[in-house]
Amino acid sequence: MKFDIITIFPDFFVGPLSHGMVFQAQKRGLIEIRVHDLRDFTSDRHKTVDDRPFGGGPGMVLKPEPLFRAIRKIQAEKTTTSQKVILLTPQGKRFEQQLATQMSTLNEALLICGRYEGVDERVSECLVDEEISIGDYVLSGGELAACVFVDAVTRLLPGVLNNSSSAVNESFTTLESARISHSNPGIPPAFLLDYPHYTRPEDFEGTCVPEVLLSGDHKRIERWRRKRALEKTLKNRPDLLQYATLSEDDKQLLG
Ligand code: 6GU
Repeated sequence: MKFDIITIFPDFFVGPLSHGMVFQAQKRGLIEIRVHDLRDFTSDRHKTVDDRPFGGGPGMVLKPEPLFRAIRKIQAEKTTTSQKVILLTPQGKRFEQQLATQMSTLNEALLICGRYEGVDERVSECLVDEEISIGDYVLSGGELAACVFVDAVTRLLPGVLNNSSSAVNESFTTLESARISHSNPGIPPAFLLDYPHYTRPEDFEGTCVPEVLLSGDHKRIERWRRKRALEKTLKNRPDLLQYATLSEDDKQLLG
Protein backbone atom coordinates (compact mmCIF):
# COMPACT_ATOMS: atom_id res chain seq x y z
CA MET A 1 0.00 0.00 0.00
CA LYS A 2 1.17 3.51 -0.78
CA PHE A 3 0.70 6.48 1.56
CA ASP A 4 1.15 10.06 0.37
CA ILE A 5 1.11 12.68 3.11
CA ILE A 6 0.69 16.39 2.46
CA THR A 7 1.87 18.57 5.35
CA ILE A 8 3.49 21.89 6.19
CA PHE A 9 5.79 20.02 8.62
CA PRO A 10 7.46 17.29 6.55
CA ASP A 11 10.25 16.81 9.12
CA PHE A 12 7.64 15.86 11.69
CA PHE A 13 7.38 12.42 10.06
CA VAL A 14 11.07 11.53 10.11
CA GLY A 15 10.89 10.07 13.63
CA PRO A 16 7.44 8.46 13.89
CA LEU A 17 7.70 6.54 10.63
CA SER A 18 11.26 5.27 11.16
CA HIS A 19 10.63 2.75 13.89
CA GLY A 20 9.25 -0.68 14.50
CA MET A 21 6.60 -2.24 12.33
CA VAL A 22 6.02 0.76 10.04
CA PHE A 23 9.75 1.03 9.37
CA GLN A 24 10.12 -2.71 8.73
CA ALA A 25 7.11 -2.70 6.41
CA GLN A 26 8.76 0.05 4.36
CA LYS A 27 12.09 -1.77 4.25
CA ARG A 28 10.34 -4.93 3.08
CA GLY A 29 8.50 -3.01 0.37
CA LEU A 30 5.06 -3.79 1.82
CA ILE A 31 4.27 -0.10 2.13
CA GLU A 32 5.64 3.06 0.61
CA ILE A 33 5.33 6.43 2.35
CA ARG A 34 5.96 9.72 0.59
CA VAL A 35 5.84 12.98 2.51
CA HIS A 36 5.10 16.13 0.52
CA ASP A 37 5.79 19.67 1.72
CA LEU A 38 2.75 21.83 0.99
CA ARG A 39 5.04 24.85 0.62
CA ASP A 40 6.56 23.26 -2.49
CA PHE A 41 3.20 23.78 -4.16
CA THR A 42 2.94 27.52 -3.49
CA SER A 43 3.69 30.03 -6.22
CA ASP A 44 4.57 33.20 -4.32
CA ARG A 45 7.90 34.34 -2.98
CA HIS A 46 6.84 33.86 0.64
CA LYS A 47 5.49 30.34 0.06
CA THR A 48 2.16 31.31 1.60
CA VAL A 49 -0.05 28.38 2.59
CA ASP A 50 -2.67 30.16 4.71
CA ASP A 51 -4.84 33.26 4.79
CA ARG A 52 -7.47 35.01 6.92
CA PRO A 53 -11.00 33.58 6.98
CA PHE A 54 -13.76 35.26 4.98
CA GLY A 55 -16.47 36.40 7.37
CA GLY A 56 -13.93 37.10 10.09
CA GLY A 57 -13.00 35.11 13.14
CA PRO A 58 -9.78 33.95 14.72
CA GLY A 59 -6.92 32.08 13.14
CA MET A 60 -5.87 31.24 9.62
CA VAL A 61 -7.21 28.89 6.97
CA LEU A 62 -5.17 26.72 4.60
CA LYS A 63 -5.54 28.24 1.11
CA PRO A 64 -7.05 26.12 -1.66
CA GLU A 65 -4.46 26.71 -4.43
CA PRO A 66 -1.42 24.90 -2.97
CA LEU A 67 -3.57 21.99 -1.79
CA PHE A 68 -5.32 21.61 -5.15
CA ARG A 69 -1.98 21.69 -6.91
CA ALA A 70 -0.44 19.11 -4.56
CA ILE A 71 -3.42 16.74 -4.65
CA ARG A 72 -3.74 16.91 -8.44
CA LYS A 73 -0.04 16.23 -8.93
CA ILE A 74 -0.07 13.22 -6.62
CA GLN A 75 -3.27 11.93 -8.22
CA ALA A 76 -1.69 12.19 -11.65
CA GLU A 77 1.13 9.94 -10.43
CA LYS A 78 -1.30 7.32 -9.24
CA THR A 79 -0.11 3.83 -10.12
CA THR A 80 -2.96 1.69 -8.82
CA THR A 81 -6.69 1.32 -9.13
CA SER A 82 -7.96 2.40 -5.72
CA GLN A 83 -6.85 5.65 -4.15
CA LYS A 84 -8.70 7.69 -1.58
CA VAL A 85 -8.07 11.30 -0.63
CA ILE A 86 -8.43 11.69 3.12
CA LEU A 87 -8.49 14.93 5.08
CA LEU A 88 -7.43 14.61 8.70
CA THR A 89 -9.60 17.01 10.68
CA PRO A 90 -11.38 17.05 14.04
CA GLN A 91 -14.59 17.50 12.00
CA GLY A 92 -14.09 14.09 10.40
CA LYS A 93 -15.69 10.70 10.86
CA ARG A 94 -14.19 8.97 13.87
CA PHE A 95 -11.34 6.60 13.05
CA GLU A 96 -12.08 3.25 14.63
CA GLN A 97 -10.83 -0.29 14.00
CA GLN A 98 -13.60 -0.97 11.50
CA LEU A 99 -12.59 2.07 9.44
CA ALA A 100 -8.92 1.06 9.69
CA THR A 101 -9.84 -2.34 8.27
CA GLN A 102 -11.77 -0.70 5.44
CA MET A 103 -8.82 1.59 4.66
CA SER A 104 -6.42 -1.37 4.61
CA THR A 105 -8.13 -2.60 1.44
CA LEU A 106 -7.00 0.50 -0.49
CA ASN A 107 -3.93 0.49 -2.73
CA GLU A 108 -3.20 4.15 -2.04
CA ALA A 109 -4.18 6.70 0.58
CA LEU A 110 -3.49 10.40 0.12
CA LEU A 111 -3.53 11.99 3.58
CA ILE A 112 -3.91 15.73 3.97
CA CYS A 113 -2.87 17.12 7.33
CA GLY A 114 -5.16 19.98 8.32
CA ARG A 115 -3.62 22.88 10.23
CA TYR A 116 -4.50 26.17 11.79
CA GLU A 117 -8.20 26.84 12.25
CA GLY A 118 -9.11 24.82 9.20
CA VAL A 119 -8.82 24.07 5.52
CA ASP A 120 -10.68 25.94 2.79
CA GLU A 121 -13.93 23.97 2.41
CA ARG A 122 -13.58 23.76 -1.38
CA VAL A 123 -10.77 21.26 -0.90
CA SER A 124 -13.24 18.95 0.84
CA GLU A 125 -16.04 19.70 -1.62
CA CYS A 126 -14.00 19.01 -4.72
CA LEU A 127 -11.20 16.61 -3.92
CA VAL A 128 -11.63 14.82 -0.61
CA ASP A 129 -13.25 11.38 -0.38
CA GLU A 130 -13.27 11.04 3.42
CA GLU A 131 -12.76 13.36 6.36
CA ILE A 132 -11.32 11.49 9.32
CA SER A 133 -10.76 12.40 12.99
CA ILE A 134 -8.87 10.16 15.40
CA GLY A 135 -10.99 11.05 18.43
CA ASP A 136 -12.99 13.62 20.31
CA TYR A 137 -10.25 16.02 21.29
CA VAL A 138 -8.51 18.80 19.40
CA LEU A 139 -4.93 18.50 18.16
CA SER A 140 -3.00 21.41 16.71
CA GLY A 141 -2.76 19.63 13.38
CA GLY A 142 -3.42 16.46 11.44
CA GLU A 143 0.20 15.21 11.52
CA LEU A 144 -0.17 13.04 14.61
CA ALA A 145 -3.45 11.73 13.22
CA ALA A 146 -1.73 10.80 9.94
CA CYS A 147 0.84 8.78 11.90
CA VAL A 148 -1.95 7.03 13.78
CA PHE A 149 -3.67 6.25 10.48
CA VAL A 150 -0.51 4.85 8.85
CA ASP A 151 0.29 2.68 11.88
CA ALA A 152 -3.21 1.30 12.41
CA VAL A 153 -3.67 0.51 8.70
CA THR A 154 -0.18 -0.87 8.06
CA ARG A 155 -0.41 -3.49 10.77
CA LEU A 156 -3.51 -4.90 9.08
CA LEU A 157 -1.83 -5.43 5.71
CA PRO A 158 -1.04 -9.00 4.69
CA GLY A 159 2.48 -10.03 5.62
CA VAL A 160 3.23 -7.11 7.94
CA LEU A 161 2.89 -8.87 11.28
CA ASN A 162 4.94 -12.03 11.69
CA ASN A 163 2.32 -13.64 13.84
CA SER A 164 -0.76 -13.50 11.67
CA SER A 165 -3.09 -14.21 14.61
CA SER A 166 -1.80 -11.48 16.88
CA ALA A 167 -3.74 -8.81 15.01
CA VAL A 168 -6.90 -10.86 15.39
CA ASN A 169 -6.75 -11.88 19.03
CA GLU A 170 -6.71 -8.53 20.71
CA SER A 171 -8.90 -5.70 21.84
CA PHE A 172 -11.24 -4.17 19.27
CA THR A 173 -11.46 -7.22 17.13
CA THR A 174 -15.04 -8.33 16.81
CA LEU A 175 -15.76 -10.99 19.36
CA GLU A 176 -17.83 -13.60 17.60
CA SER A 177 -18.08 -15.60 20.76
CA ALA A 178 -19.67 -12.75 22.68
CA ARG A 179 -22.67 -13.41 20.45
CA ILE A 180 -23.37 -9.86 19.58
CA SER A 181 -26.21 -8.68 17.43
CA HIS A 182 -24.27 -8.45 14.17
CA SER A 183 -27.42 -9.08 12.25
CA ASN A 184 -29.23 -6.17 13.84
CA PRO A 185 -28.72 -3.10 11.66
CA GLY A 186 -27.98 0.14 13.50
CA ILE A 187 -26.43 -1.61 16.46
CA PRO A 188 -22.65 -1.52 16.36
CA PRO A 189 -20.72 -4.75 16.85
CA ALA A 190 -19.44 -5.22 20.41
CA PHE A 191 -15.83 -5.69 21.40
CA LEU A 192 -13.93 -6.75 24.46
CA LEU A 193 -10.67 -5.25 25.63
CA ASP A 194 -7.67 -7.56 25.60
CA TYR A 195 -6.83 -9.83 28.54
CA PRO A 196 -3.69 -9.09 30.60
CA HIS A 197 -0.32 -10.47 29.52
CA TYR A 198 2.66 -11.63 31.56
CA THR A 199 6.18 -12.72 30.73
CA ARG A 200 9.26 -13.73 32.73
CA PRO A 201 10.20 -13.47 35.56
CA GLU A 202 7.47 -15.41 37.37
CA ASP A 203 8.12 -13.38 40.51
CA PHE A 204 8.95 -9.72 40.00
CA GLU A 205 9.66 -7.93 43.28
CA GLY A 206 7.12 -10.12 44.98
CA THR A 207 4.36 -9.68 42.41
CA CYS A 208 3.73 -13.06 40.84
CA VAL A 209 2.31 -14.20 37.52
CA PRO A 210 -1.16 -15.71 38.04
CA GLU A 211 -0.74 -19.41 38.73
CA VAL A 212 -3.26 -20.45 36.08
CA LEU A 213 -0.96 -19.18 33.29
CA LEU A 214 1.76 -21.58 34.44
CA SER A 215 -0.62 -24.53 34.70
CA GLY A 216 -0.48 -25.66 31.09
CA ASP A 217 -4.25 -26.22 31.33
CA HIS A 218 -5.38 -24.48 28.15
CA LYS A 219 -9.11 -24.66 28.94
CA ARG A 220 -8.55 -23.00 32.30
CA ILE A 221 -6.25 -20.40 30.77
CA GLU A 222 -8.82 -19.55 28.13
CA ARG A 223 -11.57 -19.11 30.73
CA TRP A 224 -9.32 -17.00 32.94
CA ARG A 225 -8.41 -14.75 30.02
CA ARG A 226 -12.04 -14.31 29.06
CA LYS A 227 -12.95 -13.44 32.64
CA ARG A 228 -10.18 -10.86 32.90
CA ALA A 229 -11.12 -9.39 29.50
CA LEU A 230 -14.75 -9.06 30.57
CA GLU A 231 -13.76 -7.47 33.89
CA LYS A 232 -11.36 -5.01 32.26
CA THR A 233 -14.00 -4.03 29.71
CA LEU A 234 -16.64 -3.51 32.40
CA LYS A 235 -14.23 -1.39 34.43
CA ASN A 236 -12.63 0.75 31.71
CA ARG A 237 -15.08 0.69 28.79
CA PRO A 238 -18.57 -0.25 29.95
CA ASP A 239 -19.88 1.44 26.78
CA LEU A 240 -18.42 -1.43 24.74
CA LEU A 241 -20.61 -3.92 26.56
CA GLN A 242 -23.89 -2.07 26.22
CA TYR A 243 -25.03 -3.90 23.12
CA ALA A 244 -23.36 -7.20 23.94
CA THR A 245 -25.45 -10.23 24.66
CA LEU A 246 -23.25 -12.09 27.08
CA SER A 247 -23.54 -15.85 27.33
CA GLU A 248 -24.60 -17.48 30.59
CA ASP A 249 -20.98 -18.49 31.00
CA ASP A 250 -19.82 -14.89 30.56
CA LYS A 251 -22.31 -13.69 33.19
CA GLN A 252 -21.06 -16.33 35.55
CA LEU A 253 -17.45 -15.29 34.94
CA LEU A 254 -18.37 -11.70 35.75
CA GLY A 255 -20.01 -12.85 38.99
CL1 6GU B 1 -7.42 14.40 12.41
N1 6GU B 1 -6.88 16.73 13.50
C1 6GU B 1 -6.88 17.60 14.52
N2 6GU B 1 -6.37 18.82 14.34
N3 6GU B 1 -7.38 17.32 15.70
C2 6GU B 1 -7.88 16.09 15.87
C3 6GU B 1 -7.90 15.14 14.86
C4 6GU B 1 -7.39 15.49 13.65
N4 6GU B 1 -8.47 14.03 15.33
C5 6GU B 1 -8.78 14.29 16.59
N5 6GU B 1 -8.43 15.52 16.92
